[in-house]
Amino acid sequence: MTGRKAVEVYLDLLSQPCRAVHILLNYNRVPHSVRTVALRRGENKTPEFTKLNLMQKVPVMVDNGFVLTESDAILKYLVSRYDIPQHWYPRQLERRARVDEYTAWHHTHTRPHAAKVFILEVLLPRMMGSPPDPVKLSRALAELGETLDRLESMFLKRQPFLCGDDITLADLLAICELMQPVGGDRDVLENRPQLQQWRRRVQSALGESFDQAHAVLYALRDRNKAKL
Ligand SMILES: N[C@@H](CCC(=O)N[C@@H](CS)C(=O)NCC(=O)O)C(=O)O
Repeated sequence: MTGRKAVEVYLDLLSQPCRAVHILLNYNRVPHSVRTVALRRGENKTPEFTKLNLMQKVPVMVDNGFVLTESDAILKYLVSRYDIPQHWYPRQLERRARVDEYTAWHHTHTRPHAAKVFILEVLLPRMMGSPPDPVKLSRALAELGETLDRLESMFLKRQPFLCGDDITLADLLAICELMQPVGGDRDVLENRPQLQQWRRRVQSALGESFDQAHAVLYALRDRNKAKL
């Protein structure tokens, strides 16, 4: 990689897809620099950032002048471009297709459903200064519950990780999303032993990189708890 600048990533670690990118780079020791874009301060709306991503969203990756948005695309690009073990995104066609199968489903199920719980329980109450709407919250939890059922019955089945025997990008995207409600002190995997075991496996596979990426979320949870 001589002559190439280290990859740059624009992240806010309170964002689930940003944490997935952060963990992949950190865990695999890919030389990179992080530019923090604080969403709460609207740093994603500045003219400079808008030039980089017209959608004004994080994560964004810049690799030697190549600008890429969308966590899914960024993660897959990084595994293919850098010295990252292939189990993350296998070359073998069927195994790769299994990861693509999950990641496509992820963006219409795990992500919106887990994020909605966090939005209703943490973000909206902070913005409006009022408690969470119990009816909306219980509807969101029920929807998330259906998605968790599918994760257990369709993806985990009798295998240790979502797409087989090894950790992949699928597990990384999923764990970061399912951790988000922890910001409101809610463990969405409570009473779900199969998913709890999976989380333990993923956490232990990721080592320190997991807690490093989630430190900001833990701090938010602790601040929220202190207010009660
Ligand atoms: N599909 C995109 C989603 C990116 C996204 O929604 N990012 C959020 C943070 S989690 C964001 O930047 N929101 C800022 C805004 O919408 O103003 C991905 O996976 O990268």
